[in-house]
Amino acid sequence: MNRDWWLARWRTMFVIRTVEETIARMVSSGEVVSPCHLCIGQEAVAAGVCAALSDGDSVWGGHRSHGHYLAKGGSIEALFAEVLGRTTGCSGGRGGSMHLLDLDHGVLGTVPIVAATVPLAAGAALAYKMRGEARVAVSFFGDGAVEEGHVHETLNLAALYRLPIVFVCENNLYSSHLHWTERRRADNLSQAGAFHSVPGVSVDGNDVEAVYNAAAEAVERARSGDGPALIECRTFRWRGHVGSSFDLDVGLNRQGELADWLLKDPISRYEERLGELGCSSLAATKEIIRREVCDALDAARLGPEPRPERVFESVWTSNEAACAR
Ligand SMILES: Cc1ncc(C[n+]2csc(CCOP(=O)(O)OP(=O)(O)O)c2C)c(N)n1
Ligand SMILES: [Mg+2]
Repeated sequence: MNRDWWLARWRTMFVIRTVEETIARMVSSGEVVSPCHLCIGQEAVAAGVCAALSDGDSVWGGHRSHGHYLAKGGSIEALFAEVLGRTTGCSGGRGGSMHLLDLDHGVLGTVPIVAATVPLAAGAALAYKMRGEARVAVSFFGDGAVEEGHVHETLNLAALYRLPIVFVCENNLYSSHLHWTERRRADNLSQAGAFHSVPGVSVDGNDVEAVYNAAAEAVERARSGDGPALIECRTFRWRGHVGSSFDLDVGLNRQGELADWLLKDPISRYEERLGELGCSSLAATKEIIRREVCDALDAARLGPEPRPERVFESVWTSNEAACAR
């Protein structure tokens, strides 16, 4: 890994952090009303996995997917416009924070129904395989999603058909306000695929290099026809389940846990590494990124509000009366 590699990964994480801190302020002020689930503290997972992907590969996510969208190349302005409900948003302002799309960059769907996109990612992987394309689908999901039955059905099908898919479980220890110890007997999510013959590893999800290494190996395996793999990335979300607050009054001991995890900040731990590699100061780069994010927000705010008479466009219905309205 050379200096440019580190700088690019650090940059992706810093962009995600800066965009999400901006969204947090917009949620607090009431400017954003779309429910926003922030991934602040988890940035290394999206940055590390997406660094191992090619343009033609796809990513699929859930309710906490701003990081996946940005790391795969999604536009900052279109994300801001989406959370503001503008027609220039990445989903036309119809989806909000939890429904992000960027077909050009392979962000094929994020959906807030927990684990909903896991089988969809397998569907994409099946299509790649049937068409003989050397493409890979990545399914991002949380630790809570592993409790959904169709995740296990998908793991089995993916193994059976040797689909080119990588399952990335972002284990932030919580599902909403429930700590994993209130939901499971054992701390063993990396083994979730073993019964279905999907190999799994567990990595430090706050270490972008460790995430990248595991992802690169799994992507290579999938692309070369050896089938799926599962990566458990252990991490922690700094903010509450939804919105901008820190939710310190929920969970088993969130206050103590957060204090521990703040010390493992995936971004600042690499600033030291970058210093060793000769990036003497990141202050100027940080300022440029902050400016870019501010400019994107200014542009997004100028986007048009949706017109009420267009509400039924893009809505599928078999009810002709509804269409005629
Ligand atoms: C099928 C379904 N059940 C329950 C919910 C309510 N819900 C939304 S997010 C969430 C927690 C998901 O936890 P996890 O998968 O660990 O993701 P995280 O929020 O930690 O990123 C729940 C239960 C839902 N959206 N969909
Ligand atoms: Mg979770």
